Amino acid sequence: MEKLNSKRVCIAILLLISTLAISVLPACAAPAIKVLEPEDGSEVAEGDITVEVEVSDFELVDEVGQTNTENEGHILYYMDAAVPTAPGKPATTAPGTFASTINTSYTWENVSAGTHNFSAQLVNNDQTPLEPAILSQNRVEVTGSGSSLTGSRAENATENLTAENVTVGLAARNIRFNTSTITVPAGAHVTMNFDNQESVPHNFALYENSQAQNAIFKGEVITGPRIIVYTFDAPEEPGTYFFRCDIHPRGMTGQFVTE
Ligand SMILES: [Cu+2]
Repeated sequence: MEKLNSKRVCIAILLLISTLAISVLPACAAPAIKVLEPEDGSEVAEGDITVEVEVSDFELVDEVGQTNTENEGHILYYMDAAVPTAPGKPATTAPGTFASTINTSYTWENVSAGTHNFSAQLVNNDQTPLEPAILSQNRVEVTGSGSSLTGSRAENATENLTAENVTVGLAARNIRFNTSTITVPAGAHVTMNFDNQESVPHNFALYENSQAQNAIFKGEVITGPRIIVYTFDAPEEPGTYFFRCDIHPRGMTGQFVTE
């Protein structure tokens, strides 16, 4: 009886050791990647955006196209791409939406305002995902600002060569805008000189309707006295839209008309 018991204990110990070995050892060595910057859910100004990642238990080697080696390879960075994770198939996406490098940072140039997804994936030398796939993604709100718009304006210009360029003025004083209606041609490239004449933070933000749904453009909040130049494209569809100061959404509102 005693012999049987000790045999059972022995088996139990052996089982325990093998379980630990299976679960703990690969976990220690499992490659990992995490997008550190820009932070998930953060707001960053448009322009050049550098994505920084942290990589562990994976050796970054510049051996693209060479034989795959376990826990060795490089990084694919993606912007606004559905990250391919199918085993054995290249994890590259459409030209311009990914970058292949061994660096733990990558700079996307001239990123325009809006919501953008920045992803990074560890891949084998032959560009295929690891099994299981190891990736990380941060969703970031890129905000428009006056100064760094040259790049995206240039892109917009090539998209719509017929659009008019218009310049409009808007001022804020005593927690009021100086006008309640702004009218521009539909689809125009708008340059707005926003003059905040007081030491209170204000901005100009354009929405689809008076419930402030679906932002079309959100200008950077500035504390005056200061002038900022906003640039954005007016909606293509003629109609009456809504603008406001996001800091004072009740008192500082107006109609934005495209015709
Ligand atoms: Cu305001």
